[in-house]
Amino acid sequence: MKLFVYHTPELTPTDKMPDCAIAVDVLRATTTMATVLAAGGEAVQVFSDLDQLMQVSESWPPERRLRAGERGGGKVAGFDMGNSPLDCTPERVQGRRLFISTTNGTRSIQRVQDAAIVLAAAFINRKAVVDYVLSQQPEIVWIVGSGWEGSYSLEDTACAGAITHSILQQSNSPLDQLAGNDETIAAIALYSQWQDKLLELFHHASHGKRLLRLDCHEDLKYCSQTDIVDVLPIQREPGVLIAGEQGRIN
Ligand code: 3SL
Repeated sequence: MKLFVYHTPELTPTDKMPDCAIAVDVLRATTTMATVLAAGGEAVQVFSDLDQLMQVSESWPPERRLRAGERGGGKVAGFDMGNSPLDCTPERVQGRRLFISTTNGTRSIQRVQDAAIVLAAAFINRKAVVDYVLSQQPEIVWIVGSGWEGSYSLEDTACAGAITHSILQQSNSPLDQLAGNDETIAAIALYSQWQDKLLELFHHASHGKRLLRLDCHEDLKYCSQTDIVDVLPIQREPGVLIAGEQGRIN
């Protein structure tokens, strides 16, 4: 297995696809997706375009859908919810499909949607994703951070580091054999330094600060927890993620 970390969708190669791609948007899209699927949501369907989301979800019965729209951290008018994982209670999401469009996270999933296996990861479901990768042993794995409008984000690269760090610990391969690019080694170093103070790291991160200005303190706390849900968001068809077989709620 070779692991490649790419900080943003824009830095991800366009001329090939890996055997397994893991999209990461810790604050907050992939945390929200994992939460919805852990809470019994039927599926998560991602869109980059808000109008297209509205059009496709229109054919879905209202009692079986939830429309989530986020831009600039806030909820888009006319949508059921924004992008807070804390809004995704079992009472609200059970049996429903989440139709979601966010500023960056949904774009990173779409960027890798042609890979043979596509997963969504955050700190909250890191172990489920790592266990699956170790069980499948894909040859080439990309971990793609979402960043913010093309620029680097600390929290996504730290999560990429959490995933690679755990794979490294559990496989007996040396670092140089496992790491496909320099970004992978840098991500492990970032995670190693901050693993016991992820919430503090989020407070230093530019998107963390943006969310704090929007009063999303509790979201940051929730997103900074590691391995709290045993759910594997895995793509079933392009842009549609379901809970894989590794269980639903911890
Ligand atoms: O950029 C994204 O996709 C979002 O996760 C941003 S926010 O955390 O909802 O503001």
